[in-house]
Amino acid sequence: MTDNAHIRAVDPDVANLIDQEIQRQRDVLRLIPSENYASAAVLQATGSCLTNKYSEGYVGRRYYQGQDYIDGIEGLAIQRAKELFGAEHVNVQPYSGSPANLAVYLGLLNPGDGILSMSLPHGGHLTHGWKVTISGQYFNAVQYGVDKDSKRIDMDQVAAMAREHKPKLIICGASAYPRIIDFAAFAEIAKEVGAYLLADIAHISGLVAGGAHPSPVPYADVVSTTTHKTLRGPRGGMLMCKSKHAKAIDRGVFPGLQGGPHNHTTGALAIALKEALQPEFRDYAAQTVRNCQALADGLLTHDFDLVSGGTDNHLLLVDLSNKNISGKIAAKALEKAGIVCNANSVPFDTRKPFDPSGIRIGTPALTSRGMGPDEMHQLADWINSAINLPDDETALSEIARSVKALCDQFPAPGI
Ligand code: DSN
Repeated sequence: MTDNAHIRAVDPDVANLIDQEIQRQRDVLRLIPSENYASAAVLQATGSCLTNKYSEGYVGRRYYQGQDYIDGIEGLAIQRAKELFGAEHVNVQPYSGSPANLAVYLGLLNPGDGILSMSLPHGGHLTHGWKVTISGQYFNAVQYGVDKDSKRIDMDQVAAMAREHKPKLIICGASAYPRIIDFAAFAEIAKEVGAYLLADIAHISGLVAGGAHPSPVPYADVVSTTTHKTLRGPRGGMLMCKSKHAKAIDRGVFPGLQGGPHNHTTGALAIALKEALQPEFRDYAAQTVRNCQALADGLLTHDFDLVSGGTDNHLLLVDLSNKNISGKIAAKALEKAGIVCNANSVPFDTRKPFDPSGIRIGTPALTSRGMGPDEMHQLADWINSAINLPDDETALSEIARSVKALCDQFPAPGI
């Protein structure tokens, strides 16, 4: 899908920028754990005529005419998501993860209700009640974190806070947490205090779908996810819930929060879900975790401090305090070396979020390119060299050349 002929004819500026982005995605090692490579089929559907159609409502109950094929597409996406995750009810219309979570709050809560969720600086997500967001301003959020020593979610603290604050909603799920989340334990606490449980699996839904992380679907009232991270679909969101919450969740999405669904995204999601139902997707999910563990092993040999000591999933959080370099400076040096990650706060960080102490790195995109443990060990060596020589432009360019040579051996899917 590299033919931008139509775009080029109308707008060479945008065509050139897209071409350069394609080249970048081919030539660098993309380690941002929320990113991936969608397939050519998924990309093609996102650029299809489905973008032209309005479809407020749900399958068989639309407000505008002309829905025969859109109903077919949305129906397929729902049916495949149910099969893949074993969910009782699925809504594929959320525009992305943030609106998906907001629709849950709208569907299940009243303004001012209590939420108990994971603190952002400990690995949670903005939309789980962080003060600067609508979720933190319209609801009364209190937040749990990780244990100071193990850096794992402190389930005793979760239970104690749930008993003290009696929230109406408990949220589990994270965007920078490298360990398995114990959904059953969260469900037990939620049941004890009479709270709903929302599991936000935006980061790990591909691992859950592929059997590489336990599923929250049997335990949670509602499960939210984005569709473009480890799940490798188009940029979008999805909600799964118990049948008893179906009406509230559907109303929360439409008409509560959104207008017409993005049908081009729904079409692409149906395709991505079909891809995720294939046996190869289970291999990809397992390999993503194995690669992350191989990368962790490689970094540990270079004395990197990994938050919680390692990983069970697709990402690693590296505390660079012992390397005397900030997360931002490290991320910039790595980018010059063709290795793209993001600076990230680590739990109990003493630095500010814009230039925190850590970096967050993940293996979904590299795994989608077909890379394995050998490449992860090589990558750990390059990361170590770049972080030791952040000002040495010659050394960083030399690594970038080697990175490109490696990338050439593992063509980027879809582009
Ligand atoms: N921006 C996503 C991430 O990188 O984790 C979360 O919304």
